[in-house]
Amino acid sequence: MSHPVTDTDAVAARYVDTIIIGSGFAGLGAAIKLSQQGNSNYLVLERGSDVGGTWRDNTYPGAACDVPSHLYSYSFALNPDWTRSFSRQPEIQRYIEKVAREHRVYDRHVFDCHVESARWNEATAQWDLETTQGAFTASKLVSAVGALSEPNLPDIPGITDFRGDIFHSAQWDHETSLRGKRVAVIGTGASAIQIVPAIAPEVAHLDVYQRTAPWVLPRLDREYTALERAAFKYVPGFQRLSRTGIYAARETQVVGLAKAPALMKVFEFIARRQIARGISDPELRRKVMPNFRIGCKRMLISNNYYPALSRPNVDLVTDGIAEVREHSIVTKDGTEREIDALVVATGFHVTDSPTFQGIFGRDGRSLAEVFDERGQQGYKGAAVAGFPNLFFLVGPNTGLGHTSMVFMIESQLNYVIDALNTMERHDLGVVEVRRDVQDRYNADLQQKLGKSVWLTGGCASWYLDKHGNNTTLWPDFTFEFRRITKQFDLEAYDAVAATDLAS
Ligand code: N01
Repeated sequence: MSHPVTDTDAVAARYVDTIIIGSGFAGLGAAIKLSQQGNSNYLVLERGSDVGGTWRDNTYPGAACDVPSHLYSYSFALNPDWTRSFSRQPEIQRYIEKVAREHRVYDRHVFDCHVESARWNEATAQWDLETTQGAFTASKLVSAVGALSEPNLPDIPGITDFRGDIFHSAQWDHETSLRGKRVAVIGTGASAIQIVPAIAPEVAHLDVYQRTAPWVLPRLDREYTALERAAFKYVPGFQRLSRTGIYAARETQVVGLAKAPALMKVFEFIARRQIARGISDPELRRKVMPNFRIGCKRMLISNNYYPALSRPNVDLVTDGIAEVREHSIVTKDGTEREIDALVVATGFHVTDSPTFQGIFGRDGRSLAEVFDERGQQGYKGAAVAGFPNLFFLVGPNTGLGHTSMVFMIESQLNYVIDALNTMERHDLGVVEVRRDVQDRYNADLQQKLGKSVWLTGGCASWYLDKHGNNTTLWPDFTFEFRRITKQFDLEAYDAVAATDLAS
């Protein structure tokens, strides 16, 4: 489907009040909120050629959401038409595009526009951006680049010498057929456990390289009946009620994850039963048994992963990878396995995202340098000291392992849009979060996180930064985050009036 073209006048001017980087659920939500209040003095710069972010990029076979559909949607754009309890990628992507069309924000987007750098200009109190489509300037910058957007390619000896087909799970090559080929998948995270059952029936042979066995719970996925779909559509309040029910059920997990990790043993019992039911070979059962407390890494859900591993054409390889050769993988025990194609499902750069290297704050230091020194710390996930007029969506400590990121994103939208409006209302030229406020906020967060399963569960995960702190997840109930982001708290910021800047 073709979308309305970008407002060329806005692009020609090269200046807007607010630039949003990225148009996934977060950036698109910001664009819609601004448009809804009649503000057209903004642009969204998006490196891809459509909205959708991670849902546009992750098109691998089997890609689907781990959060129920009716909760994994905007509260202002409920969708009675979801066909399944857990939506698949194409349906989510169609939903996001439909929301963008219906809210008429496509014409505020500049697609195929990769932001190479954003630099705070102290003299003009503006952000100067260099992009693949030239320079842009804005008074305020909203970073909505997503935490899972930069593929992490493993640094395995010899991997660049591989001569067969090779691609990352988030950059699936649909031109390449895997049918009848010998394939290897490296990784057993959320992406890999969806890919493995989807490709196993069509490949000649599949080697799954597991470094750490994940915990896998049942996936309660099914198609909605015609009656349910009619109820979602026509019975007033039914969809919201169902959404609230899913939300409440998911929130209870916070108690075990963050407050009393021992309670997570209940989930381990369910997961162990799933192993016993899905795998009959005792050796394979032993290999897939995790060695850490459930919840420490993201809990995975699947009904067909263990049956896929049990297929005669699939091997689970647990000896570490020593090297990749032109047509094979060699494990540390010296075994060489020949392959035609290699799928790298090794996750993303999260706490070390390359995008941090291109954002330069007040003293010319990049976000990467600041995060490297102090850890990935921010304030309410929306601001970082030293980076004036820069607001984050899905910033530090706003991720979740148990429920809908869309709920968190909407909380952040409340806060960031209110920040922009507050600046307008008070005629402020600059706001920057106070370092002492940010430090206190992070001390409190880390204290809460200290007893959580993410730190006590005995695993290494991408939730932790290089200082060993969990700087990705929100450690409390999500309604608590909704409460603290209800309004922009100007008192936590240093502010300069626009008139003082002019003089
Ligand atoms: O990535 P991951 P993912 N050699 O980082 C292994 C979201 N998501 O793309 O566990 C060998 O979780 C690594 O091993 P280990 C969701 O938030 C959501 O699967 O580190 N192996 C691990 O097994 C998820 O958490 C949905 O020991 C290497 C795997 O690769 C996030 O995306 C669906 C390695 C990476 O797992 C990321 O998931 C899919 C190496 N050098 C994804 N390096 C939803 O449904 C890494 N590994 C919403």
